[in-house]
Amino acid sequence: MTLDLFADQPLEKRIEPICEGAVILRGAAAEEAPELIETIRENFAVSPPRQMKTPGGHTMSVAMSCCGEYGWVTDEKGYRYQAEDPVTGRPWPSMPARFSKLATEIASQAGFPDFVPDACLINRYEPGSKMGLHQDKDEVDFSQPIVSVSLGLPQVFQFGGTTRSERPVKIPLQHGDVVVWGGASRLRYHGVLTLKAGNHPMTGACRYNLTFRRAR
Ligand code: MD3
Ligand code: FE
Repeated sequence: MTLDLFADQPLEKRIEPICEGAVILRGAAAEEAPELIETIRENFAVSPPRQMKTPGGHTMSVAMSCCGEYGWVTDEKGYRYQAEDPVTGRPWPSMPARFSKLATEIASQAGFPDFVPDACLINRYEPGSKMGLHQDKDEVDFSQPIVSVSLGLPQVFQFGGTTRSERPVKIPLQHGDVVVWGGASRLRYHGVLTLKAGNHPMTGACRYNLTFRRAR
């Protein structure tokens, strides 16, 4: 499958490797961004963004919601995926076809032809929000990649090693950028620096990040 926006570009111009297993497709979701953002807002009307508590008792600065068969939650009991939204007591909104189609197409371009996400985390960053260095390891199968889509204000991503002590590199993520994290990059520490104030024509004062995962 080919994205129309890049249909006439050679592959090497569309796909920049970051490190082993990770590739960035700059602007690959830019054309679809208005629909993606509208869909995020519809999702928020059903399962509102919320600042969850970590098992250590800290409140996260990022507000999160989910869609798909499973959603990621954290509370005093720990981190996990579950089929119900703890705020509504109902299943998470189902994953919109335009979301899963985008994730599957882009994973396939990055060399993961069989990626079918069953969970999508929707992060909303406001000025002052950040996410500290962490690993994503609540999923069962680390041979499955994670696909991330950045929308709205730019934010600096930090990409570390497989130990917390390795010094991370900084990569600015812009509106429309899509990154596929698989293979050797899948368990690397990562986070985002504090979002700086700004105004984006499509999202206003915030940044959204979608991460598509195979939880089970
Ligand atoms: C590298 N989100 O939701 S997206 C997360 O900008 C998360 O909201 C950040 O880290 C954000 O867990 C970063 C990029 C990303 C996502 C998952 C990864 C990079 C990753 C998993 C493994 C390695
Ligand atoms: Fe993460």
